[in-house]
Amino acid sequence: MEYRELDVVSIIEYLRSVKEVMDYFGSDELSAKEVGDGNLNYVYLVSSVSDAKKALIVKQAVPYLRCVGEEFALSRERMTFEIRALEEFKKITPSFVPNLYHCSEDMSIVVMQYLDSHLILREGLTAAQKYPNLSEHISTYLAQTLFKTSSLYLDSTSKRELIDRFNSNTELCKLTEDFVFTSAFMDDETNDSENVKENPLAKNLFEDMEFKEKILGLKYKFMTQSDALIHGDLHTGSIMLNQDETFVIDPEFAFVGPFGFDIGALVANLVNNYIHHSVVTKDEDFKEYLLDSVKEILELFESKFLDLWNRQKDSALLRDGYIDDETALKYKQKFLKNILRDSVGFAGCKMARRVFGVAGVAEIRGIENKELRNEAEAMVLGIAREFVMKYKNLESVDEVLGMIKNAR
Ligand code: ADP
Ligand code: SR1
Ligand code: MG
Repeated sequence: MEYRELDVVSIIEYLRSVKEVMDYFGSDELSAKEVGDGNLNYVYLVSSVSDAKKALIVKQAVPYLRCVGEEFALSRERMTFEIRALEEFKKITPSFVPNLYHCSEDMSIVVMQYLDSHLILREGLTAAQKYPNLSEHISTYLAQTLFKTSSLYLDSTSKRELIDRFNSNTELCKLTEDFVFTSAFMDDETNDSENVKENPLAKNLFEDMEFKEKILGLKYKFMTQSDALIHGDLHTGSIMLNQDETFVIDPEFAFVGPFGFDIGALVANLVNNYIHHSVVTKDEDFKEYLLDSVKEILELFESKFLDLWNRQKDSALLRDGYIDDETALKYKQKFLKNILRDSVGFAGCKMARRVFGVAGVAEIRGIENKELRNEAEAMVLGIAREFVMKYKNLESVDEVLGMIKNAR
C-alpha cells in the first residue's frame, strides 16, 4: 500500500480495510480524534460511537518532526523501528507492552491497545501520585529487555542479526546525538533562545569545558557501544500506568546501544521530577518517594539482571566451563557496576539537555514563576554536573542518592 498521511476522517476508511481492527469493532460506527501530545507523531483515539470504552489507539509517523513543523524533515521510517521494537519487546515482556492489532511499515502506522485507565507517568508524578508497582515493574522491564537482547543471552549470530534489523535507525540516533549530547550545551538555533539570552547559567554551561569533555565521552559510548536493544527514549512520558499495571510505549528511538542509556533516561526524569517538587510543591514526603524509587529501580535492576545472567549457561560472551564460578561472579559484579556508572553518566546528559535544549520537560520548563524556574534549572544543572563528572568512579547506589540529596 502506498503511504498517505491520514486524518480523523480518512483514518476510519483505512481501518475498515484492516481485518484485525474490524474483528475488534465489528459493525460499530467509529469516530476518531487526535490525542497526541508527543514531539514527533500523530496519535488518534478511535472509538465506537455506541460504546466509548471500545477503543483503539492509532499512531502514524509523518515525514517531518511534529513539534517543529513540516520544515523539519524527518523520514517516517522511524515507525518501522517503533514497530520492530514493539514486537521485539512484546515477545520478551508481554505484560509491559500494549497489545498490537495492526502494524504497517508501508503506512508507518501501528494500531494498539488503548490504555484507558492509565496515565502518563510524568503527569502522575507531577501531581504527586505514588505508584506502588513502578519500581518492581520497570526494573523487570529493564532487566528482561536489556539482558535478553544482549550478547550475555543471545548467540553471536542472533545478536548480529538484531543489530542489522535496528541499527539503521540512523535519523533518530542522530537526533539523540544532536539534541541530547550536543546542541543543548552550546549556542544553537534549536535551543530555548528566550531563556538562553543573558542567562548566566547558560553562559556557564556553554563554557564548562570539563563538563563538555565528559559529555563527549558519553556521546561516544552512545555512538559505538552495541550492548543491547534499547528503547532509546525512556523518559517518564514513555510510560503509562495505573496502580496495578505499567506499560512502556513509544520505542521509535530503539537501536542496539549502551546498557545504561534507558536506565539513565528514567533516572534523569525521576530526578527532574524530584527537583520540581523541591522547588515548587516542597512536598517532602513525595520527594522521599521519588528517591526511594530511584534506589529501588537501580538495585532491583541489578539483582534481576544478575539473576537472569546466573541462569544463562551459554551465550555469545560466555561458554559454560570457561571460567570458575567465583571468577564469573566477580566479573559479573564488575560488569554491573559499570552499567550503574554509565547509567548515571547518561542520566546527567539527559537531565541537562532539558534545561536549554529543544523539547524541555513540563516539570522544569513549565514552571511559570521565573525565579523558581531559574532555581530549578540551577539545581538540574548542579546534579547533572555531579553525575557527569563523577560517574566513572561511583561505587554504590547510595552515592548516587547522596548527590541528589546534597544538591541545593
Ligand atoms: P510521540 O512519538 O509523538 O512522542 P507517543 O507514542 O509518546 O508519541 O504518544 C503521544 C501521546 O499519545 C502519549 O503521551 C499518550 O498521551 C497518548 N498515547 C500513546 N499511546 C497510547 C495508548 N496505547 N493508550 C493511550 N494513550 C496513548
Ligand atoms: C526534537 S525531538 C526531541 C525529543 O523528543 C523525543 O521524545 C526525544 O527525547 C527527542 O530528543
Ligand atoms: Mg513520545
